[in-house]
Amino acid sequence: MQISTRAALLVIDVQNDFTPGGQLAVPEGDLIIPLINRLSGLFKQVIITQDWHPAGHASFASSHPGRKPYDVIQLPYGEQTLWPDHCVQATPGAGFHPGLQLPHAQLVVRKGCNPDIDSYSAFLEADRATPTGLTGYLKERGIDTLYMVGLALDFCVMFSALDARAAGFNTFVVTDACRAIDLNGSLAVAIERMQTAGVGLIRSSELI
Ligand code: VGL
Ligand code: ZN
Repeated sequence: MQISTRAALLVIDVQNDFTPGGQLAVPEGDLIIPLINRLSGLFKQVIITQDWHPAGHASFASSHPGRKPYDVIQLPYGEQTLWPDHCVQATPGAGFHPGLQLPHAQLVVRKGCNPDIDSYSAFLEADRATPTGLTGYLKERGIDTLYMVGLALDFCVMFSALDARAAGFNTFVVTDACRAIDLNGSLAVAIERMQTAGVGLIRSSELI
């Protein structure tokens, strides 16, 4: 398929902590990397996101005495799943997986930097009010279509895709270039929510 010059590839959170051996490893999270590298060659515009939390972040179970990872608590902006400490700024776990080869990527969006607010989405923090600035970047560059790949399909990929749709972008998720955490059925819920929102779920064979 010929990919529009107005399309960008968004590569979400392919970081050491989300791949096997990391603090919040997504099963098979490393297996998608060769495919992402290959897909990236089809795009002039490649953008990478990086989960980038300060130590003691509000999404870490260790920041809430008596809580453990995967508990769900109430924070001022709503429900928050608690995670193991992960992607702490400037630690090896926060680095990109060494297999990721995207030399022509032009932008890295770091998210989750606010100590009190999580950000699964590459566009809006979990308070649903604080923008990362990505929408403005894309619009200024004339990008109208986004293809998303990476980790985790049922968290950061899904929320980024929903927000991209809400911001008016044609949005596709390349499902075989993603892997999910799948916590309490979160994968099935994510697929349903993306379909309902008009996010296109495609396979890489439709692009390559
Ligand atoms: C993510 C949980 C916590 C993700 C980030 O990248 O999907 N999931 N932080
Ligand atoms: Zn995180």
